[in-house]
Amino acid sequence: MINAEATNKMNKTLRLILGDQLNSNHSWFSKTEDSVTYVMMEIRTETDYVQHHVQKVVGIFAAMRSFAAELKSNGHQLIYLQLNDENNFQSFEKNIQNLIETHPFTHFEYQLPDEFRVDETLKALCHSISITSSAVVSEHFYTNRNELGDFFQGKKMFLMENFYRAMRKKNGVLMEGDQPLTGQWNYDSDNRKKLPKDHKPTKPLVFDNNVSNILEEINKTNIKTIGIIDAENFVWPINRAQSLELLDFFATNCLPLFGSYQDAMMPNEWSLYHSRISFSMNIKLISPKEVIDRVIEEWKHRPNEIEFHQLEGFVRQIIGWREYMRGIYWNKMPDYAALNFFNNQADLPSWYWTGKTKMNCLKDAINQSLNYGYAHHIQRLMITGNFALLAGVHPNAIDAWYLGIYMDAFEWVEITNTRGMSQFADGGIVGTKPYVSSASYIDKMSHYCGSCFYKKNIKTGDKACPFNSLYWNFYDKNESKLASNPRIGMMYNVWRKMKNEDKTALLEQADYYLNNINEL
Ligand code: FAD
Ligand code: DLZ
Ligand code: SF4
Repeated sequence: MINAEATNKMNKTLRLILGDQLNSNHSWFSKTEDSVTYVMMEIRTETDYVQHHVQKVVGIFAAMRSFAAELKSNGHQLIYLQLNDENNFQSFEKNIQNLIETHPFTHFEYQLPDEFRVDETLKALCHSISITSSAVVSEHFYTNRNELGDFFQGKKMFLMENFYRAMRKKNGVLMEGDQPLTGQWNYDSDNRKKLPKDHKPTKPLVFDNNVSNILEEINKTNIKTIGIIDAENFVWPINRAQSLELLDFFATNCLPLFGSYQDAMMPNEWSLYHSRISFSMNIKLISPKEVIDRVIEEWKHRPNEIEFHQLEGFVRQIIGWREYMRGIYWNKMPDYAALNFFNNQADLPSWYWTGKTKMNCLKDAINQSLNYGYAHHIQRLMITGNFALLAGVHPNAIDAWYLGIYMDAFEWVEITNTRGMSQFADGGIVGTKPYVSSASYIDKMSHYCGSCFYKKNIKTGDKACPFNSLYWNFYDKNESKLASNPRIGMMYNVWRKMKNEDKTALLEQADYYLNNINEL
């Protein structure tokens, strides 16, 4: 016979919720159970694995606390360990071990984490504890961890476009039977416009959350952070309702011009027509399917106002790029984190941490990153990423910067974009060629160059734009690794045809800039 006490003991489950697993629609929460206790924890292993933006730490804690309050008000049992609690042992392993030792739990459960490091930690923890354990999926993504690997099995090239089309078909997104709704899959060529000079972009929706108490708690510790914060008017969404409001704002106000201007850049305009929904999505306050459904609904209601390419450009980012990057991560880790195709070794210029440079494009992109923990894709790829690659910075240093500074930065999507797409450190798994440019691309897509200290058309001398000589220096130094790439061959033809004295002057100029990089 099993007595009541024994039954109770048999059924005590401890479930861990990570700071980026705030998915209230997860099936875990569909019913309340006396036998289940959830645990959430603010811990130093997570605040300190990289130097994060202060807004990122505060934003995650604020969202975690709000999520915990919601679970409790729905009747769930929850243990919440705040950063400075006495009984907080500051790591997942130590806290879970302690809870198992001090409570009658008989089973431990977690949702599969998105980060390899945490995955390994939790697997090891499960081996070391005295109770049974299991893992469930996070019920957030369109794909599972291995789906991309299976899709490209045996293929040398992992082309995003092929994966994206398969995702559209599999999920019936903007499809008519097995054909794309409009007969055309790709509208990239419609989506590369510069903003007209006197265009005034839509003012971004920002929140005014008061997160001063969390900031105070962080300030009591020696956690090192980057950037600034207005803690009484914190601009980022910290709960599901605010995330849905931001999504609604995007669909109503920004979607009609999203595609056209998704690659455009303008000084002092930090958000333009972008959704800024990545933070909410990456911590799972909302799901990619909700985002996709909402924008398609908006387009269906306003077919005459929202051109199809604006919508497709957005859908592609989410069911294409986002899922693709996650798939690459799980297919290639842990080796991916050590790739350095060009064997780059330089330090990151010091002004990446301060924004103090005379280069207008970098000054703007870095300052808005310090101010908001946000820069849009082309600023990340073609301004900060482009310069770091041209300067030969070690991918570890670049990864650490991107992983720390952005609100939405989590390794699964950061490293694939940074080491892969931006730095070509994977030698061409994610991209078919390195994303580098001289001033001409930056000037074509932005309004940065006109008011810059440097001159976009000058290649050598005092006022020469550093991108110009560093660009040719990059190709020259990496010729043995790149010349056979069919997408780059043309550049080498131009380089080889250049007069020797011009080439020498460009390389000398690049050398000068590289030797004085912190003064640029
Ligand atoms: P929007 O422009 O409105 O796009 C909508 C959504 O599409 C985004 O929210 C995002 O979820 C998705 N998306 C767009 N591009 C990509 C992409 N290349 N990869 C994955 N998803 C994409 N994104 C992150 O979420 N976290 C990161 O840490 C991150 N690091 C990056 C580092 C570099 C060097 C580069 C070049 C890109 C990085 N990205 C990262 C991708 C992209 O820049 C951001 O997703 C985007 O800027 C987020 O802003 P948004 O929500 O306004 O995006
Ligand atoms: C990024 C982050 C930070 C700064 N702090 C915490 C934390 O204190 N507790 C927590 O559970 N999660 C935090 N996170 C998010 C985790 O780093 C994230 O869950 C893992 O990287 C898995 O993706
Ligand atoms: Fe950037 Fe060069 Fe243009 Fe200045 S001139 S904004 S450094 S690309």
